[in-house]
Amino acid sequence: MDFETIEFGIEGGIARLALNRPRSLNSFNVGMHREVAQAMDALEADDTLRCLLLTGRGRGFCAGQDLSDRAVEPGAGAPDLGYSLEAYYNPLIRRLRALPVPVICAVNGVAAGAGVNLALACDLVLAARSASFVQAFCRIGLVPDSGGTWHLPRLVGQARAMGLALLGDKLTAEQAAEWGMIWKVIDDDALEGEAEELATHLASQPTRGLAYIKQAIHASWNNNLDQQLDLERDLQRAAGKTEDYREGVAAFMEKRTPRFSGR
Ligand code: T3D
Repeated sequence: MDFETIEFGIEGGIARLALNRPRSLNSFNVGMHREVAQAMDALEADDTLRCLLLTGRGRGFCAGQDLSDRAVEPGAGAPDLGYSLEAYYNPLIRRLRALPVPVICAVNGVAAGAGVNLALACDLVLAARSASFVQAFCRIGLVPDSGGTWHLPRLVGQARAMGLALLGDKLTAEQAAEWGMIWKVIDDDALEGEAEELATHLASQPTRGLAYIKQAIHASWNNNLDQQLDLERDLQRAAGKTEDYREGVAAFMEKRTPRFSGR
């Protein structure tokens, strides 16, 4: 596949997707939305997939919507931003959340607007020490989207979510990690290497078991304890039937390193 606005490939069970419009800090235009959606099609169709690594090229991760596509001539009608969410941003967030493999986001620089919330929809967020997070929506009269009003209060609590969303201040990577918004901060020059190492590790693990963990943790937000216990029972039943569970137990008993196949 040839792409203009992203870099994408799958090798050895690891998919790598890099947003690649560095001159506008990898902000989304329709072309990039379409190419990311095509990449998601390929990921969903690949049953050898074991991990996705998402990052950005250049000095930013993603600055959200490309605002040069939103400048409106005086007297012209307002663009339908609801359509933009329905057609592009919301499907992407839903697809990332539903992908049955761990999704790592390596935030290489500033993440703003939908760019922050794209990162927050991933399973493990690493950030370069120089990266920052800006819920920039309030600065232009918009509402945090791409799941921001859902993920943010759950990750950092209501007080901090309100502060970030209403003020649009830049949050440093270190503060984001301290607040539990992301998994880890990494020195800038080590980010790519650590993200690759993490992807390689995850791609060698029991993929179906990891998918069930992801599913259970996501579902917990909408379940009461009884529902969650039932879900854990069902997922454990399914996990117990995988080849990887059998291999994990055999390797433990034989005091050797397991060789997980992802099945
Ligand atoms: O519209 C819909 O479809 C609804 C959905 C909306 C989702 C959204 O994401 S709305 C929010 C959109 N994003 C923003 O409001 C963020 C705008 N950008 C910024 O606030 C700042 O650029 C940053 C805080 C991200 C970074 O600041 P800084 O000082 O490091 O960089 P800069 O100088 O502002 O930007 C560098 C270049 O990238 C610059 O271009 P130039 O002057 O070098 O030619 C700038 O215009 C461009 N750029 C940055 N963000 C965007 C952008 N160009 C287009 N769209 C952008 N979002």
